[in-house]
Amino acid sequence: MLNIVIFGAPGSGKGTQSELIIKEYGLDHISTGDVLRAEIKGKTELGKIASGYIEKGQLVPDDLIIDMLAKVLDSKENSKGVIFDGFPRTIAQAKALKKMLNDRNTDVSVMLNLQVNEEELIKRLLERGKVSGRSDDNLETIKSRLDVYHKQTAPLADYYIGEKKHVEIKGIGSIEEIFRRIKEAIKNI
Ligand code: B4P
Repeated sequence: MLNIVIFGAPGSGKGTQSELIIKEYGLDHISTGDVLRAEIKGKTELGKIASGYIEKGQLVPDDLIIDMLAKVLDSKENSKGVIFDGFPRTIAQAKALKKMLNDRNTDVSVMLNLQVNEEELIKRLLERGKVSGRSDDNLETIKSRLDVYHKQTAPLADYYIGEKKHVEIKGIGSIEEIFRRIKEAIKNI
């Protein structure tokens, strides 16, 4: 199985590149952000709790996210592999993912870490905010998302370096150019 963790700051292109990877390699896609937004739209119990965190640019608590991920993963049986987009975002989530995959006799194949500078991230997210209608694509929330990213999520790079799964991808340039870099990295796994 080809299991890819696509990683990077908010606005680094995780969702954008995931779409291309799915088409090229026939993988299943799990985006925790998309699942949470669907829960919010459906006004579920989880959605009601999650919206408070997302609007403030904070992470939804680990236990809720890990339970949610396990359910989604179980719905992807007989898969060729999965791209994990926006998960894990904390060390606890990374450890839980490893256990979930090991229990299913598989593991993370590679972690692709998209590198984009802060100025470009803010520009992209503000641009998306004009059309997305997302409650978290405004300057104040973007700043808090970036802060949370640096404190809670960025340290995961070291975790995956330790697991020998970490590959840095330059995330600036055209979408196609970045995708070519990703394909090269996948070829070298
Ligand atoms: P996500 O939905 O994961 O959102 P994101 O980090 O903003 O990245 P996204 O994938 O949407 O954007 P992309 O970089 O593709 O998370 C939202 C919130 O949900 C989190 O803040 C958190 O509260 C919660 N959450 C989600 N997962 C969680 C977890 N595991 N644990 C706890 N809480 C969780 O693209 C951004 C923009 O850039 C797009 O408009 C795109 O068109 C543009 N773009 C992409 N590539 C480009 C390029 N090469 N050049 C120019 N523009 C580009």
